[in-house]
Amino acid sequence: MAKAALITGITGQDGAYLAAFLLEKGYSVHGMRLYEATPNTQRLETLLSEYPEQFHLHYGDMTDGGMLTRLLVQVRPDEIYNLAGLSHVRVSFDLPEATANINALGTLRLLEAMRILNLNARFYQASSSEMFGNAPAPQNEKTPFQPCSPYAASKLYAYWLVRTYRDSYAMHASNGILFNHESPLRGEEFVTRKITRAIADLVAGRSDTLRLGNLDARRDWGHARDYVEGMWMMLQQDRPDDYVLATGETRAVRDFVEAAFTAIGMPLVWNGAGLQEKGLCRRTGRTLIEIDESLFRPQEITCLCGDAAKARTILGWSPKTGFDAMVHEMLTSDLDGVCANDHPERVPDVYVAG
Ligand code: G4F
Repeated sequence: MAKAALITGITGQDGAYLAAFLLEKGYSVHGMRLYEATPNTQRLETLLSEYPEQFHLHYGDMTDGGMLTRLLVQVRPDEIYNLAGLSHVRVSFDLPEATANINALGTLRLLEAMRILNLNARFYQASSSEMFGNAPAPQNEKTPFQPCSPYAASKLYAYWLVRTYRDSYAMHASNGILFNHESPLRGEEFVTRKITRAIADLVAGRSDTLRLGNLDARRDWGHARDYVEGMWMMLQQDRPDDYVLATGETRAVRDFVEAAFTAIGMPLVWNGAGLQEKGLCRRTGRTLIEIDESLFRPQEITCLCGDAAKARTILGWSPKTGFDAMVHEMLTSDLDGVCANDHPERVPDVYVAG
């Protein structure tokens, strides 16, 4: 019989890629989504029409323990992927209590429901490299955590809960400590997609400048499609464990912006310093980037760079998509989405390095 998987947070980027991956493997996939007056299922529409028998959506909420219990009884999943959460680090400073309720207590409610029901499902927890904070890079499973946002603290609570339930109740529960992973399906409030979407708007003549925060923060950016495969691999192991997934390469936000503008044939030159710094088009001198103080966080993480040696050795996982190919895919998707209908003559060829 086909395995059943339950994915919380199905409407997000990772939910969409993971659902596609599992449906392709023949799983029956159940996704939990929040009730919203305007449905947020755009990323799933194609899958819903391609797999009408195999793919099911359920309303649910990580703050409602009774509902989570009923959903587990109804679905009886073999595998649970807990991807639901408030995932924007900057926003978690404004909504610290909601962040803890959803990310930390939500995971507790789900694990408790499994325990009460004696459900023999395998459990994946979306842990985050944000938990490392400013611990020295490269970070791996042995690096001491130093969370420095309400988001990171909430994720760390959930991380330890997974380990506690694994050790106390012999649950097959694993943490995937994922470094930043991006794609054309990334939310537009995260910096990479904000940049590629803004470039498409600039090309279409819909906006003039892109406002960004800390250009010097460094992140380890991989492609979400590769990372969801790693999630699945963790649950196929005989023994549950915790794994870092990362590319091992780190780049500054500034590098991402430069790569994206160069790829559409508008290389940048930087002028000024601090909040007065600007990114100008090297050819025309037009201001394309400005700095916005409100986009900085109360505490910044300077450098994330993961060491995924354990995942490589034990899971056989490694990222398949390189940085330039990822930027290319995101730009192409946004340029097609924004400009192709209105201004097909303006869509530039996107250059892929190396
Ligand atoms: O794209 P970001 O918002 O991602 P961040 O904060 O690294 O978090 C993402 O990755 C984590 C994994 O490490 C996940 F756990 C988390 O859920 C999320 O998916 O910001 C990346 C960097 C930051 O240093 C930020 O300060 O970009 C900097 N940045 C500069 N200007 C900006 C902007 N970030 C955003 N969102 N918007 C800006 O305008």
